[in-house]
Amino acid sequence: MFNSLREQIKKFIGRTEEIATEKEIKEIRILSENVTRKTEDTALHASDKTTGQMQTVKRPTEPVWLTQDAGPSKQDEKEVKLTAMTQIKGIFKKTVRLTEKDLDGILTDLQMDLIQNDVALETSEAILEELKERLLDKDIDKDSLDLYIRVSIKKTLFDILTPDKEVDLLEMISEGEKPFKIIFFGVNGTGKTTTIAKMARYLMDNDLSVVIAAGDTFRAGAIEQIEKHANNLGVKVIKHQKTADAAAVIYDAIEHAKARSVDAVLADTAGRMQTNANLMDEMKKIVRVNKPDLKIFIGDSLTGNDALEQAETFNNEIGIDAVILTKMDADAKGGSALSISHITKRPVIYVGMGQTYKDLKKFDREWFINQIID
Ligand SMILES: Nc1nc2c(ncn2[C@@H]2O[C@H](COP(=O)(O)OP(=O)(O)O)[C@@H](O)[C@H]2O)c(=O)[nH]1
Ligand SMILES: [Mg+2]
Repeated sequence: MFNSLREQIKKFIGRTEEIATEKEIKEIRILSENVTRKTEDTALHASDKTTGQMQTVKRPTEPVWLTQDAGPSKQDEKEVKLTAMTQIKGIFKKTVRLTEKDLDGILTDLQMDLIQNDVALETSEAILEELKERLLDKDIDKDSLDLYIRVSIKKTLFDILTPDKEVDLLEMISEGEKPFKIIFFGVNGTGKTTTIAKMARYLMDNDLSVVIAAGDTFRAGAIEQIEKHANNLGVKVIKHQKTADAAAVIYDAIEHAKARSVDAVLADTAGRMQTNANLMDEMKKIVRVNKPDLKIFIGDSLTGNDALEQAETFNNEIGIDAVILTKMDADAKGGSALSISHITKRPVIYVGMGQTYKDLKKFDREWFINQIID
């Protein structure tokens, strides 16, 4: 899953390590040149003192005690050795310090790769910013550089995915007043109806009772579609006829659930494009009339920046509390989870991983990050 994103991040880690190694080799070269130059200088200086003129000192071929006057004095030799030792110690430094200049090119490449994997520009900038803060101008232990980079990326992505407020659905339903009212929003075809069916099954598996409201009264066949799912699952559906007022259908479902002490109402809604003003007015009315405990935005993870734009519009218009991303099984690039979380600051709580009822997976940030970085 998320193969491309994983490959790009792997490439970034590899290149950062290469740069650290190149930097080390370069430092060694400069230092060894310095050491050679200084050794020669000191030797030259020493010979000056004995002969009074510029000449290169030849290495004594006879025993040292015979030619002592021709070479550098003991004191000078000590100085040479000391300088060399200090330099050599520098060469074997245990840490490496990466600067913005070192990583400039590969950070830009990483940003391009993130964008190509459905990460929004703004989110890619935030990732880069935080990554720079973690990686640059720090003394990093050379032996654990790979681990350090991995952990830095993981922490960065974790921060990007951290919402303003966590949502634990099962806990909220168990602790909230009955019925707990959930309304699902999103444009056509993103997977609202399918996700409601999956959610009904998931809640029932967790010993919670549910009622479904057939709130998509706009699309042909929508009521029949949700009824079919409900029949398969043995769940009650409250419906009116097509073109009926969706707010009223959901209201009836809530009344039904109240009368029977049902734990949760799952309300479907109509899609259309997020830019459709009628749709947004209808959604606002649904919210006003029914005061949901949770407004879940359903986004298709295959649609990249479109999903982000939809999430932002729904969030601005009606205020969403949580996100479910569908079709994660179908070669999603993964970037939309990062962008939607980062920009709306709402948590992704579940992901759709297929077309059967059991294919709803609780979204765990660590799981997601581990899919991207091994
Ligand atoms: N592969 C895959 N397909 C999905 C997933 N969720 C929904 N779908 C499919 O997406 C299509 C549209 O789903 P639907 O629930 O009707 O979307 P709605 O218009 O938002 O209600 C259907 O063919 C679903 O089977 C998912 O997680 N994975
Ligand atoms: Mg539908």
